[in-house]
Amino acid sequence: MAYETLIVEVADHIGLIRLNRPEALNALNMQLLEELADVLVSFSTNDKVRCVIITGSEKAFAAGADIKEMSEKSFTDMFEADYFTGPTETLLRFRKPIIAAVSGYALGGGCELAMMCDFIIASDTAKFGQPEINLGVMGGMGGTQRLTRFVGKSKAMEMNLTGRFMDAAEAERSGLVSRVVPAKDLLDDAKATAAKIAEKSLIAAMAVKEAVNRSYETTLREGVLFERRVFHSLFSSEDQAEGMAAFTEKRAPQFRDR
Ligand code: CO8
Repeated sequence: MAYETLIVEVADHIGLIRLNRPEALNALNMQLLEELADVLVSFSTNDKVRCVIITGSEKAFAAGADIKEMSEKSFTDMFEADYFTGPTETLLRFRKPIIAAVSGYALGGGCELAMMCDFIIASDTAKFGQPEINLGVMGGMGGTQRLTRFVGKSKAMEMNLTGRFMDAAEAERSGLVSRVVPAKDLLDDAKATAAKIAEKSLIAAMAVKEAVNRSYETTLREGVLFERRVFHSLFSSEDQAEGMAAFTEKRAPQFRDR
């Protein structure tokens, strides 16, 4: 299917989604998010996709939600449409690993979209921020919630209250991104990382994703119990038997996602 706001490729077991609204620095509008959700739904049943990368352009991952689309809306418009909720829920329910590869601006909804992915690899030109306060509003897709869990209250509060941007070095120091790489290497690095994940048992990778995400939703005690049960359950998979046999036989495992 052809998309107007995205460029989508599948190769080497990686589903690559490029946000593509260059005229608006990839600002997120309803069409883009619905197209993104549509791609993810198709990826969830596509055996050729074992890991996903969401990226933007060199200048902007996404400079926020589309201010022009939002500017005329009323409370009832937003409330009745439950603006952005449907597609972002699809992203949050997607079970295969998703990497955000961020270059340039990741602001407002762009920063929030990156934080909804499983981890962020940033280029050295990346700039993160929640500048919605400059528009008389605030983050609405996790800028006050996920950012606080990533970087702690003090930085999250400062960023949300002042709208200042965080550069890539500060984002790495603060735990917002897993790694920073030179801008020219960003996509290659993200693809190499995705390829490494794609080699694993998808059953184990999906279990890891579910368990790490559970740590955000529950207490430590419940989370550790959940982890242990999932760990035990993996002993019913063929991939566990294969992975451990391959280790003892000193050969590479052949995972079959069973
Ligand atoms: N929305 C719409 N258009 C945008 C946006 C945006 N967020 N960002 C940039 N653009 C457009 C500009 O209007 C401009 O278009 P045009 O040429 O037609 O005027 C084009 O992109 C290029 O932008 P600039 O000329 O401004 O480029 P600069 O390099 O000078 O500046 C900046 C780049 C600093 C990124 C600047 O564009 C900027 O400040 N953008 C807005 C950033 C922002 O405020 N983001 C937050 C938006 S609100 C939000 O994200 C809410 C999320 C919560 C939603 C929750 C729903 C439930």
